[in-house]
Amino acid sequence: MAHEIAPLPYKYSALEPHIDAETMRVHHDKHYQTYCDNLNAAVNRYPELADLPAEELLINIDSLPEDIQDRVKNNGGGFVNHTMFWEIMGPKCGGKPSGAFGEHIDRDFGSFDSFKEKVIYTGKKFFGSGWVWLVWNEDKLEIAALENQDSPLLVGHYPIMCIDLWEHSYYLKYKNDRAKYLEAWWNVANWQEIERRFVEALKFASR
Ligand code: MN3
Repeated sequence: MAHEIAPLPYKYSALEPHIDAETMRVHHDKHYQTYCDNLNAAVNRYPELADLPAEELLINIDSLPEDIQDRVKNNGGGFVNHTMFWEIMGPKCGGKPSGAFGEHIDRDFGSFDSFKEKVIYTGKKFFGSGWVWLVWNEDKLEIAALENQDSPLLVGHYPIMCIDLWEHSYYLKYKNDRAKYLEAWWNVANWQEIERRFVEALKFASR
């Protein structure tokens, strides 16, 4: 069974003015599709991998056939990361997280504002293409930037929130001003979905 891209859960224009429709169209229909196609091309030759979800391929990357490890890391990562990215954004979003997740943000970063500041700073100073992540590492929240399409799952950290730092995610609207994109991103943050991922992270860590 081949991996398939998830449809965008809102219109291309739904994240305007913070993320423009044309960026969403190209990002979802072209970039995301390509990662998916290349993942399928890599795993197709190994029928025993056919039924594994892409997340499982990343978690178990070291036990995959050596000749496809890099392609699964890059394209499986690109596939899983983007699927998550569409879901953690949405129209009429923004604001602040609440509940147990909001409390953990305060516990591990001092406050929501300092959390936000640290994500923006980490994304801004990261050189090249990659993602800035909020992950659950054993018993705490952590912010990290990872290069290319590297997934936190490769090292056993559960991804809760992410912002794409590749130029294709902001260049049409923001040109070289990554900081401006990182500031605007919070207006489309879907805290309901991010909080759901936090609950999943706790389950993942205790599995
Ligand atoms: Mn991207």
